[in-house]
Amino acid sequence: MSVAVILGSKSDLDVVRGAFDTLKEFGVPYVAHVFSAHRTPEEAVDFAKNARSSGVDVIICAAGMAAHLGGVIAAHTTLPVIGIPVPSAPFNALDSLLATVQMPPGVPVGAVTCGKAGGKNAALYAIEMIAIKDAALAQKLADFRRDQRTKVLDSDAELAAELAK
Ligand code: RP5
Repeated sequence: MSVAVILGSKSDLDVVRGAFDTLKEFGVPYVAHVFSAHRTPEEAVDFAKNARSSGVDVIICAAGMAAHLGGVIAAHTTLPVIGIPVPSAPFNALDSLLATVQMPPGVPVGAVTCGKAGGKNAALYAIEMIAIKDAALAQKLADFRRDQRTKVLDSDAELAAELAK
């Protein structure tokens, strides 16, 4: 197992689906759990303390509102922790973004963008970390970037063709 994805609530699932899809696409094994920093603090801390010895390389935490999940997990492990700020009313991710990104010095949490794009980017970021020491995975990332580039260039050509009509 390489990546652990922790949701602060099952209500965060929509945001995290992109992370699951991307990890599957790259063939990176992952585990997923719902652990809340405030509703199940013991379980969250236990998981963080045991993550390294159970084979986890990177932890992704998705949380909304006062999103302290990433910080609490990071406080109990030296594995890299990536936080996905989940949008929720009434502040629409401004609250969770600040809670994720504003970690006091000494215990970092890497923040990706808010919401569904953050789910995908968190997975890609975790894959890039694992690919530092995995040439086959690094090649998959290069292929992914190449395919992404091709799609944009195809769109550019399609747009030009439409405008030329
Ligand atoms: C956070 O509070 C969760 O990550 C979720 O985004 C938010 C609301 O949780 P629920 O009331 O929907 O369970 O802990």
